[in-house]
Amino acid sequence: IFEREVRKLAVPVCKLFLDEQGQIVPVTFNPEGKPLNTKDAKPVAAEFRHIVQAGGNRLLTAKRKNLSPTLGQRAAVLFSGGPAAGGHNVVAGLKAVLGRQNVLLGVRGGPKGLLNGEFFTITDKDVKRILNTGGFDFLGSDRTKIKTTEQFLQVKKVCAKNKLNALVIVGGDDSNTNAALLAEYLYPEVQVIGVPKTIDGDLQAGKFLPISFGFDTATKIYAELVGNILQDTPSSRKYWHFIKLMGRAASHVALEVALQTRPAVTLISEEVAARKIPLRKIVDDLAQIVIKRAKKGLKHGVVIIPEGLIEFIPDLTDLLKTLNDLMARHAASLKNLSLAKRREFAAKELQSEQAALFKSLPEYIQEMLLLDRDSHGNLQVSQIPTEKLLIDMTAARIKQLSPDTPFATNSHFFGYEGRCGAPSLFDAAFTFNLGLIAGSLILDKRTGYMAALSDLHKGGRVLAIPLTGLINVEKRHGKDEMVIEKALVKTNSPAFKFLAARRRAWSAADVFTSPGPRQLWGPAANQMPISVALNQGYAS
Ligand code: FBP
Repeated sequence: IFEREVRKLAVPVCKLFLDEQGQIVPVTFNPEGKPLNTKDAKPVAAEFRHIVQAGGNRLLTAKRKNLSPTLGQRAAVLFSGGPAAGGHNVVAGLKAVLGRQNVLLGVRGGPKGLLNGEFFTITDKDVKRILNTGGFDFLGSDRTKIKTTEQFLQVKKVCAKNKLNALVIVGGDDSNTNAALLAEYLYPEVQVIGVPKTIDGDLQAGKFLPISFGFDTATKIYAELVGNILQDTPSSRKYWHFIKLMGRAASHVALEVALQTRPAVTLISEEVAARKIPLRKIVDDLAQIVIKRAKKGLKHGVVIIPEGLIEFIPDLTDLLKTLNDLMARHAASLKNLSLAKRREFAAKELQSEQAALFKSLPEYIQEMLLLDRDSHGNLQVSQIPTEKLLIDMTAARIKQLSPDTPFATNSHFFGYEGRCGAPSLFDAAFTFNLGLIAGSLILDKRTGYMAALSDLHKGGRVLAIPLTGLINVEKRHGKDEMVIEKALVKTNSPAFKFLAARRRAWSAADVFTSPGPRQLWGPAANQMPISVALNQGYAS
């Protein structure tokens, strides 16, 4: 019943996309203001010469309805990276705005499918079936990075063979970096448009793009689960729950879930890095809170841990940098080694202090730090049991400080649970409109842009952000690479300050909230992420 009813749910559309009869029409765009740049404007302009010279580095705002759009376009859409709720509505929006006079192809299996030319025609019937449903299963996805000259050439050939004049890449920061590189390489024959997806919420552009899609649904799902656990703690009165939440490097997910549920402890990676809090101090603080609460009779609590914490703890950050370089340098010889052998290898290669730190970590953590990086060079933080590390170390510290304090624990990792649920109303509308924007950009002959919506509290302002305005130079795989800058939690942001001002009270007593399952109908259906509302100034 749920899926059937969800497909019928009306998706709100920005007024600009509706003609007088209420039918969907594309919009045209106008460039605004000065070019958008990061700190690396010069090398970026050199790398993306064609796009920048053609003026494709300025923000676009939607101006008016395009009542006589270009016909006969052949566009393809692919999903890249981890799934996020609402992807199917991007496809639906694209199909709606391109209409029957243009062709929309789906790429099966992400960037890899693109390289293999795995296309199929998307029909109106398909769209009816997938509208408002979760997952990326309609097309499938993968994490292949298109990086070699041969791969770029292969994409060009595939596009020519299939007579494509546009490609839409639905992805996170790395995938949109790939979109920018493809836009430059395929210029002017094939337009490339990015759509900002990721539950991590780390693909943002200030007031032009408050959040990526999938974040709202994922955080609502995690907040329900965390709320249920919080409700369990004073009921059973005996457990501490250490909960790691997905979100890769940034702590946006952890912060949002904390704002929705108010647990006893919330760790924010960016704060740990900014205040240079060493592992020892994090553990000591946790032990002190457990002991203090136990003295008040509260032998329970919840600790929220962002997935990427380990990369931000200052003593571990340097170690990880060294390990990343080591793994890049010895990639060939490490490739076929078991994790245990890699551990022995790293222990020998590391220098004095780092070797000591490495050996002080439990073996299960040492091995996880030596897992293969993904094709974009990222450490697979979702595989590292940071929650278990903190439990073990906190237990040891409590034993030293107050051996009689009870500390029964449970560890959890909520990640994959949140990526494929049916989109919240926020994500359903956000994604359908992003699809309409991406399709309009194609018909307006733009390339190298990412579809965006701002002013979400007022129904959305239609924008397009030049991808070159988001790219900077970062070290990956041990060398400099052009990548989209990840948006991390800012410790001076309203959302972080909101948490910081209340967390002492939240740890001193049980003042949690349990928000329950996400709602698609009724008064709670329109609630947007609290962190977004605070940071954008929609709420205080
Ligand atoms: P994207 O950046 O591709 O959207 O990835 C989101 C994510 O869910 C991260 O939070 C997580 O670290 C990662 O994917 C897990 O990757 P995988 O699906 O390959 O296990």
